[in-house]
Amino acid sequence: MFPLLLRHTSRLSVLFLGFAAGAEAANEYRLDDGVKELGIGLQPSRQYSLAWLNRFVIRSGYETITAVNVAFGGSLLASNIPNGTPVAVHVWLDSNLDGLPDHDPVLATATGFVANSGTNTFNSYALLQPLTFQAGDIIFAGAIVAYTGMPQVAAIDTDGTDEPPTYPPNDHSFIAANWATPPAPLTPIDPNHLAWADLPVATVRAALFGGTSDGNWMIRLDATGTAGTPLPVVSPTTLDLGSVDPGSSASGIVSLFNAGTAAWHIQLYAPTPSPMPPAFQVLDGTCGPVPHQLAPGAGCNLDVVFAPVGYGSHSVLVEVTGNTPPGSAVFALKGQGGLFADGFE
Ligand SMILES: [Ca+2]
Ligand SMILES: [Ca+2]
Repeated sequence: MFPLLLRHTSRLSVLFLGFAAGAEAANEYRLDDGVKELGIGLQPSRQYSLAWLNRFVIRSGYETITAVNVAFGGSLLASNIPNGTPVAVHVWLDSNLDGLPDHDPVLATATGFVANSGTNTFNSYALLQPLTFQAGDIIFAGAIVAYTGMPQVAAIDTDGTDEPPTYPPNDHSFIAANWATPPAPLTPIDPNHLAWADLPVATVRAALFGGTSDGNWMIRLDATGTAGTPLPVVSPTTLDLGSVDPGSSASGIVSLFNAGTAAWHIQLYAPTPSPMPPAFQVLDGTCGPVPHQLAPGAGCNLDVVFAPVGYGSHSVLVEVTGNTPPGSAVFALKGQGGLFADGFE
């Protein structure tokens, strides 16, 4: 016999409206809106090993998972899983790509203790070793806890209306459980075979809401920004504009190209010596005015002009400053003031 699943409205949740986390940070994976609606437990009162987990899809640039964050229990007025209860968090890979965590392998685990039970506060459990996936990978992340009785354990967000942005439920949340009645021993859930549990792993929609509704667990992930880097290519790196009589000018092109994997943000063309010697001009060309950016694989051309006002050799070093290391995007311009000029330096 499967147990009935308790569902309790979290009456205090409204108190957290103004304080819950806002928009999803770039380095965070989440399905919830920051305010739980329900605390979920199992009945009747006996020993349980409960697993609850969310499905996430790895985004490009945030492939490394560093921590699993969980909020516990229902409201402060509810009977919640006690603070201090040992808890394990896991990250699974959907190795057979079916979107279901039935027999998928655990790739990382962390252990800790329940805290802030009954609130919307997330407790962070850092993985001992960060896990790096590939963009598009399907993973699961969640918690397993053993307990006795009928407390509210897992916190669920059932709507997307508490705060912007919305997080509509999308069948990304699952639950599984083992149970025992003392003195029979409780067999902890095998996280590598959630489908073998007494309550085999099932969607929240099926297990809690009879197929008619849905919700998302208050389970999030921290990721590191492993976004790519820009790789500037400047061509040519030295442009000799030749011998030009004072009063005349010569022009050329310096190409900027981003061969990297993240946008190249270009701030300034910084000359040395500074300010730009009057014999030289760097014009926007096809690059447009600064600041501007070049997407990976994109390029543009600067127009450069040499118009000497006097005899002799002229040169300037121009650094393209932005989100690249100093010295990585530099070009030199040089030219010769005409030999027969009668101008002045
Ligand atoms: Ca909510
Ligand atoms: Ca699977």
